[in-house]
Amino acid sequence: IVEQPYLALLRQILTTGYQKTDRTQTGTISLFGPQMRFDLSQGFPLLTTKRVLFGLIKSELLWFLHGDTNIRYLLAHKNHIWDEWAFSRYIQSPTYTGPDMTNFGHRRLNDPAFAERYTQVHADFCARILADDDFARQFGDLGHIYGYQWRHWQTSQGETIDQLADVVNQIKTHPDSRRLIVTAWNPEDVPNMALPPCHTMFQFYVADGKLSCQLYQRSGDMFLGVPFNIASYALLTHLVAAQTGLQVGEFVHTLGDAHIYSNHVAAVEEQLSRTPVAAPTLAINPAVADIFSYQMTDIHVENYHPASRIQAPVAV
Ligand code: UFP
Repeated sequence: IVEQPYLALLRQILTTGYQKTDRTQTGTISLFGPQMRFDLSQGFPLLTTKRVLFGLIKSELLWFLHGDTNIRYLLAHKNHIWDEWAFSRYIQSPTYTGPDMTNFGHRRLNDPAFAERYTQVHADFCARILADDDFARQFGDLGHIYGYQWRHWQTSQGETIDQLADVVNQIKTHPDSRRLIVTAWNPEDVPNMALPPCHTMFQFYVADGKLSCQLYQRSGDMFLGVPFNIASYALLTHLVAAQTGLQVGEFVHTLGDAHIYSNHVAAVEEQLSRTPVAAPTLAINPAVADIFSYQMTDIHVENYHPASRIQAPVAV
């Protein structure tokens, strides 16, 4: 069962984790430095013990690979996972003259009248990003996040490094290299980011004709974020393997602070009471010329038969 390491880590955190306070004031149970290993040749690690929306994972990863940092592409694919970061910049700008949206993350959870206003203002914001080029340029861009660091890292000499292109070339020419690394953690940029990168660095490794990838994730919301992160890096590993003529090996997921939020415990218990089924498989269009050119229709998950979704509040 491909997702077993994930379920085992949930159990381990529940039983042996430390009670810890956190930035969001929610409270967590947490362990430091655990590792999960997924054998990608055994199936694609999209969880079956609850439905995980692969379309969101796919469009976000393609957005990173394109070097894009503007939420317009995501919105065009009905993906709203990054909206709030752009929205919060917008409501703090002089351009915004609508109802007060201060602290919208908390207020929309606790105040139904506010939640209604927020839903409207947020929907108008998204519609305008899609319809208005200037507005999208001004308020859709998230700055120096993953797509920027992966594809357009700025050097102190004013040059640009395409880390992803370089690593794919290195895998082809020097598969034994121990320097097959892409980093999103740029200390100079961190203070100016709404959310400093959670998936900070990854490394590839080639042996026996197989490509493996290890991610170091500094902080992982085990119930909501991590299932996405696992599938996203598994997909990345498949795409890089396809472009370098390799089979897929393992995805090794190393976490710093691996936590279950206190208001997710009931949901986690519900999930752990379910029995996993066979993992889905991934189908990739073999005709795509390079790692940057994949489109949504080039990638499909097949034979995915998950249990139903389990809802839980996002900590903000
Ligand atoms: N988080 C994830 N995965 C992600 C992502 C965020 O688990 O890809 F972007 C979670 C981890 C943590 C919160 O619960 O979001 C980020 O908060 P902090 O910066 O305080 O670690």
